[in-house]
Amino acid sequence: MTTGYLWDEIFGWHDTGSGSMFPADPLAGLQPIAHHVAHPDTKRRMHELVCVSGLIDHLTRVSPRNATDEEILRVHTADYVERIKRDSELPKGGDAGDGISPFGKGAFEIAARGAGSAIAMTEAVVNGDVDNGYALVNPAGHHAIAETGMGFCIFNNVAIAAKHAREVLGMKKVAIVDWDVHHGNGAQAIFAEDPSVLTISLHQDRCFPPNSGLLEDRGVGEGTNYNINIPMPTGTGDEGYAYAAKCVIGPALEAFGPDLILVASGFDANAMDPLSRQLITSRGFVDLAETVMNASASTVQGRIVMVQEGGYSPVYVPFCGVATIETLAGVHVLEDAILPVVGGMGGHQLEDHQKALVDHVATFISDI
Ligand code: 9RB
Ligand code: ZN
Repeated sequence: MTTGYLWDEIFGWHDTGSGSMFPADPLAGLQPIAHHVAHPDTKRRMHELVCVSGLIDHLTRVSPRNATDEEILRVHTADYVERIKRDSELPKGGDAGDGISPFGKGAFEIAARGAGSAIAMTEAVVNGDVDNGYALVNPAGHHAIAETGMGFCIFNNVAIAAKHAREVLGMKKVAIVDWDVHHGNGAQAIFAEDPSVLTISLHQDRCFPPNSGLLEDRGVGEGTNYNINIPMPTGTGDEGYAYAAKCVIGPALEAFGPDLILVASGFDANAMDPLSRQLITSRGFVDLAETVMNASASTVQGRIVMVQEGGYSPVYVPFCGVATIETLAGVHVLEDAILPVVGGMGGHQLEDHQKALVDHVATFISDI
């Protein structure tokens, strides 16, 4: 198995400002703080663990590149792209759209490089240069919709890669599996009416964006039945996630029969994340990755492209990332040093209310 891997130092230079996630406002009692919650150090630390653990020796580096305007415009409106370009030239930068997603000067080039890198990894996998791949990009993308960014996302990297796969690389059907703990609202909206792109989002029920990612959202018009939301109850652990993977993600992929699987890979469902209340460990991410890989063996000859999304525990994200990439590459080089703590917590067993939710979503699969 050859597994592609991509990280660019410039991703660590994405400036998210000094207001944790609430911009500093002394009159409202909001103090500045050294790091925004989405500060890129978390991802840089993941990259450094990939290197220090020796995992890098089992991976094939794929070169980053910037997405062209044409590639970005397959997903985003010209007005939005122009605004990001303009604000990106200002000495103090701007905001992706919701007031909590600040970016510094030069962010347009970094975001374009994130999107282009998702494309580069997709090309490497589709062309057979590597069997599968992991693009560790920053900023994240899965909340960005056509006309605006939000939730720390500027351009929707995975959606831009999916459009490229469809329109340039000749992939007839593309599946997007989003296991970031927050709802993959961007792909849901962008491909709502498109039955050639199956979007599956496994997320914490109504975590972010507010009231987004409901069970009932199953696509629009011709795209009906080609969007699946799995809004897991707050407090779900490894077994609940594994059950959702086994009962919904695997069977839905097999029913759809895509030519390529893209994974929006966030590590913020882990038990140490500050922006969610799920409980999973690196074992949970290994289960998710194995499920997608097993489904891919029978559908896309293993063609999986994982693209980094969220994850805000600087301590635990690196271990979850290494375990996930190890699974893609079929090697094991590092024990998860945090697992004895987070794996030993109660709450990993499948609970009745979690099972009921997953069983309900599983009934949607026969409509694909
Ligand atoms: C604030 C609000 C959030 C909450 C979570 C995220 C996670 C993003 C991610 C982003 C923004 C609301 C600060 C609502 O990891 N995606 O994968 N912000 N939440 N209102 N206000 C004032
Ligand atoms: Zn997230």
